[in-house]
Amino acid sequence: MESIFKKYGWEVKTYSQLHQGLINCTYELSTNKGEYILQTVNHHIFKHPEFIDFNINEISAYLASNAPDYLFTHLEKTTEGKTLIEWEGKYYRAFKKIDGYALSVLENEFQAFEAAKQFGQFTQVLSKFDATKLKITLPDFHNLSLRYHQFEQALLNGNKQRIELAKMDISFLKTHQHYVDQYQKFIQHKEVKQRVTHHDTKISNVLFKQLKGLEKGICVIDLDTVMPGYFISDIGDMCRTCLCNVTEEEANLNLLTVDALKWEAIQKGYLSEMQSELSNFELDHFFFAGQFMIYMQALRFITDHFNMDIYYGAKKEGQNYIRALNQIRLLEVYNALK
Ligand code: GN1
Ligand code: MG
Repeated sequence: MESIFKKYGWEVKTYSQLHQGLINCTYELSTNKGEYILQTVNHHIFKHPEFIDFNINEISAYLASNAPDYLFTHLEKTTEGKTLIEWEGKYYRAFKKIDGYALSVLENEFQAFEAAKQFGQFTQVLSKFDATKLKITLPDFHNLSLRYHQFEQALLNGNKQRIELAKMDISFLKTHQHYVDQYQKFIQHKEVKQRVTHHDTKISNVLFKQLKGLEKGICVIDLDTVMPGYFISDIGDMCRTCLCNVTEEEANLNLLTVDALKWEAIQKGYLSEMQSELSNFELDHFFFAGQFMIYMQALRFITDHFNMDIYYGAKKEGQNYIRALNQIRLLEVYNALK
């Protein structure tokens, strides 16, 4: 790490690892130049870390001239002026730490409104930015047809014992395959547009702050998967992570409930920024967005479980199976909202 610190010209006083995301390694540092977040980019998943670097810098430059007051995680430059470092087979990048806090479960609908407003504002502030300029950091990331296909492949080639024990869940996922057709119809519709999309709008990717006695969303973080995409990705992951009273790690499924007030608040918060951008056809797909994302995440977790956790990893036996069961239950309680 010392070599990395030197490249930024930092004298590091303290540093510690943060354990939030599933994909990258994140450190919080206190240096002579201030507080920073340093991250290694998981290049087994993001095959081209330089694409992420390119995208964030393009957006950064656009915002600097078009919306200078928008709070954004600009990349920190090394003493040589680089924003991505390759060192001993790993990739590093850093951001100035923004003063705020992240939540993993929401307590009330006001927070849901604030979070959704932040993600809506992110797409809104970039509505005149040419999204086709962005590089595709993860091809087919939210392509539900592909995710279903990967699930079917895992059923053929994955761990036999794990598959045997998950028969009921497999059957549940198969009987909900109609979401894949709905997704295809949605993306092919002429009133559906691709925009700058965050693609990882889980609740811990918004920072909050107390401002004049009110809890306000202040910015979005984790921009690795910012690419052209559909609004159902962003609304969907908010539904998946904002409405529920427990996280995707919760194994006791009886605890899991969703909150209709938070669902309303997500719509209102997002539309407070995006109302004029979305077509009527898109507006009619708010509820579907949640079904699409929760179903896709259930598929992704169970697929990884059958594939012996090669993508998400697992700190304990069966962790991705628990996550998949959690998402299946979430889909059931979410559907009961309608
Ligand atoms: C991964 O690592 P993190 O927490 O940013 C995943 C998301 C999933 C999420 C589930 C690149 O995000 O798509 O929704 O885990 N990111 C990637 O917690 O696969
Ligand atoms: Mg992420």
